[in-house]
Amino acid sequence: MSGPKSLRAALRPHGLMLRGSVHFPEGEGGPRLPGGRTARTVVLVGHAGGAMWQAFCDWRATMPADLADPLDTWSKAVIDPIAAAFGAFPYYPSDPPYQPFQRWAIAAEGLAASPLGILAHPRYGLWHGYRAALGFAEDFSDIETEEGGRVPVCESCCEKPCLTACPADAVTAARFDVAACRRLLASEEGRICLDEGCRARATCPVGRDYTYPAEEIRFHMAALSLPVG
Ligand code: B12
Repeated sequence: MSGPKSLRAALRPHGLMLRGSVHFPEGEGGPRLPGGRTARTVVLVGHAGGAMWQAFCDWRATMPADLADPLDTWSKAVIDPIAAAFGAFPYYPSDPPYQPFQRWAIAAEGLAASPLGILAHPRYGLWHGYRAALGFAEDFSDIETEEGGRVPVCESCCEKPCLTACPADAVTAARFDVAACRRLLASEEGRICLDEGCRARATCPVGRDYTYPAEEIRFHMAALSLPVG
């Protein structure tokens, strides 16, 4: 790899960032690479706040209106060439078999799950995600994590407003009830969630400055309301 600094520079124009890395002993635990070896290093590529949305919208405007899975398609259009240039194999979060992105993020960034299932970040709150992971055959142990991780965000939140914000009680301390959420989204009462976003996510006091743009929120909510295929 020509270094984490140049990888960061290649990602930046697309509103993407290097979130952190996970390191695996030879042959143990890493995802499979083409040719049968397993990755020694997995670098997480992600986004926070609205940084990625404008880059995606600019690209989207040049594509056919009925393009399927536009955000995933954009991720591949942007990240495939970067992975090739850095000698990495790209994994994408929505491609089956699902790779353990959240487990990797917990290892790389020290994050912990919120009651919504989303990992809470001390700086970005619930307003961040992952677009790809780059698998390398080599062990690059000198890659730094974006600053901010390793603080158990929800543990130190006394009020936990997310637990009482959902009208369908889909968000509980024990689990996120996907079926209850989807029933609400399909009802008249759930229209406001589709238009303005998940109310539980919006009540999180952490990372409010990174709340996604309204159009991006609607985009993700529409995807969430689709039945699981
Ligand atoms: C399937 C899936 C869902 C399903 C969950 C079904 C279920 N009950 O498991 C549905 C469609 C409901 C869902 C919803 C959402 N998801 Co989702 N989802 C995934 C996906 C594609 C696979 C999860 C998986 O099975 N992984 C395989 C196992 C082996 O990986 P793992 O890391 O070891 O497993 C962890 C997860 O499974 C997690 N988990 C278990 N149950 C649930 C339930 C939910 C809702 C989530 C988010 C996580 C989660 O706990 C495990 C241990 O940490 C991942 C991407 C990925 N490849 O991981 C995104 C992913 C987990 N989702 C993500 C997001 C952001 C969401 C939504 C917020 C999308 C939105 N509308 O904006 C919602 C959350 C609900 C809300 N309140 O808004 C992000 C989380 C980023 C983060 N900051 O942590 C991911 C990583 C995708 C990404 N591109 O970044 N999701």
